[in-house]
Amino acid sequence: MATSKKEITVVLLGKTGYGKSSTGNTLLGAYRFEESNSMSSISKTVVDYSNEDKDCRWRVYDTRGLMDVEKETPYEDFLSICEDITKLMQICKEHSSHITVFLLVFTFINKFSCEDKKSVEWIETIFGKTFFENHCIIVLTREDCFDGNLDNWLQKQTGEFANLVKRCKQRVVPVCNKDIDNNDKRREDSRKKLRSSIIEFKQPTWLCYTFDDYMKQSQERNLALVELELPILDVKYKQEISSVRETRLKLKLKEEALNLHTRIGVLIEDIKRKDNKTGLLDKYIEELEFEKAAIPLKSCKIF
Ligand SMILES: Nc1nc2c(ncn2[C@@H]2O[C@H](COP(=O)(O)OP(=O)(O)O)[C@@H](O)[C@H]2O)c(=O)[nH]1
Ligand SMILES: [Mg+2]
Repeated sequence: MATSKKEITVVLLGKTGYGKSSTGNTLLGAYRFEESNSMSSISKTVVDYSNEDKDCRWRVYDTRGLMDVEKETPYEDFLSICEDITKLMQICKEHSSHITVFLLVFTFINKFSCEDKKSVEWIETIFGKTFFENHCIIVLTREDCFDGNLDNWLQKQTGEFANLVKRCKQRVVPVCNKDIDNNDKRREDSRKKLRSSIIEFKQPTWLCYTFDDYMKQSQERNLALVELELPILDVKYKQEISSVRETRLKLKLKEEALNLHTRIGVLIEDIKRKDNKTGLLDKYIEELEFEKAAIPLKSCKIF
């Protein structure tokens, strides 16, 4: 009699070159995702493959590298990451799958950098405050380049990485994605270790990350987006406001006054849209409301 298998959905997150696609292949036990030496982030936004073992069906999502600086501003980078993750969450929703676990992929050979620190902060903003505690396992690739004891190595870690390990409740799995001995023995061992670590972590509750969890974070994401864009918006809106003020002080005709009134109204609507209910742009709206109220609509002459 066919028994229903446990569906396990895994998402790989990390910087390009850290070994996400290779880890995905190790986990699936098959070469599905393209592995690459090049630092250009080749993985498309989201790709997924699945595979079954005796008890589980494994679906693995590989994502485009986080923090692959491609855009001109942090705002554009963050926006593009948010768009990718939103796509991922929508695809998962269409498959009606909740995400069982996120694998945060780092490597033994790269030191935890400022960029990594920033990506960790952004991951929290994107997914939520208890994301690391409830949904993540750290994967350290290139175990073949590591010669030592993992517990000792972890104890020596300090700063942000140590903090991340703590937040992930010491869930760290070293993997070797390289076929060292030509029979994939180490890779197979890594696959078994990864699969059992995921099951062990999740088995008590199978608490998954859902589309609703993601939607509950919308306001935080919006806030971060507006904050990141604020330096540019500040310059832009200050210029607009001073131009509005100059125009107001020179008003002569009623028609000019009406036009300015409309212009300010449009500007306010535009800022409200950008503000996205965060309140961060309220001060510009207030200044413009003041300008609008100061237009002498009645006293301007009509030709
Ligand atoms: N030696 C070794 N190389 C690895 C390991 N994992 C990944 N790589 C190599 O690192 C490079 C980047 O891997 P890839 O999976 O494409 O990284 P991604 O950009 O994060 O998807 C490739 O050349 C892989 O073969 C590992 O555990 N050991
Ligand atoms: Mg890749």
